[in-house]
Amino acid sequence: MSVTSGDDVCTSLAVRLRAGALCLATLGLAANAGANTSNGYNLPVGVTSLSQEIYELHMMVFWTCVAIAIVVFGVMIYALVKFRQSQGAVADTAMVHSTKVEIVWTIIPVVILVVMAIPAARVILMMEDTRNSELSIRVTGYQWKWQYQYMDAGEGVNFFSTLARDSNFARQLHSGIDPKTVPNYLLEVDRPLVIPSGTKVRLLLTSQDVIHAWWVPDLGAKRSAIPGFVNELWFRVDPGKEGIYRGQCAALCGRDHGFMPVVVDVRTPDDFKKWVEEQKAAVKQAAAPADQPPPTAQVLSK
Ligand SMILES: [Cu+2]
Repeated sequence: MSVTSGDDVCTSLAVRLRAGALCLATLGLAANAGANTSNGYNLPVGVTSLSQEIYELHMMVFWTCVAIAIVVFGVMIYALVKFRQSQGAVADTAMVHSTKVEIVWTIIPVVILVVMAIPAARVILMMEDTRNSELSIRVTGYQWKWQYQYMDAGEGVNFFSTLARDSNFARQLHSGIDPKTVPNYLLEVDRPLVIPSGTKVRLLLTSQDVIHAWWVPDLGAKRSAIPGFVNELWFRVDPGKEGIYRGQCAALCGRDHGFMPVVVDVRTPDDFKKWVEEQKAAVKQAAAPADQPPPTAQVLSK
């Protein structure tokens, strides 16, 4: 039988509070990383037309819920106070059914749901519309990394993106490294996905093992990467919003699920073009001498 003393309870409570505070601090850190647009409390407004539409939809539904809560609780509290027994209120035991009331309390919620469903359907249709994309990138999830294979203008650029070494060292059990000293702990990769701003980018998502999910809140982008399926996703980062955007795998995909972040480096179209040229030159150089595939998986020729 275990006996817990008051001191033990206090200590464990303090430890939990500290863990909670650390957790909140990490969230805050994540929110401030890079060009993240979240204030840490709400959805990020994001930097794409889609993310802004999603944010507005979210706020519209939120305020609708707030208004409903105010009306329902207002009426309830008013009735509780006004018709209390001490004020001489007598229960109406005669009224057991009112068709009129039934109709009203059925129709009002239906109307509210329809009013919310119309803009929601509009945004969903917009999210699914991958037509006229200007750059397609095939994204493959692995336990526990991402592969990015460019098509269109970036044809031939192909690399893996894995957890950055600093984070990887710090995350090891008994590493002795304080994660708080590692910039963008668990949110940094060796090679980010590079995309141009002002361009409709389409991702073709699949997986080689289990279900992963590619998620970058600031791009309003989140979709499952499922073995044997190709899911589509698109976003267009507003010009002037170039920068680093961070996300994570959002489907529990095994032991190292928490260690396969997503980092997107948004550049101007000109900088992106330069980057593609550099990548292609590196591929050529790596393939040239022995006329064989390069030894590293970092840069693979097609
Ligand atoms: Cu995963």
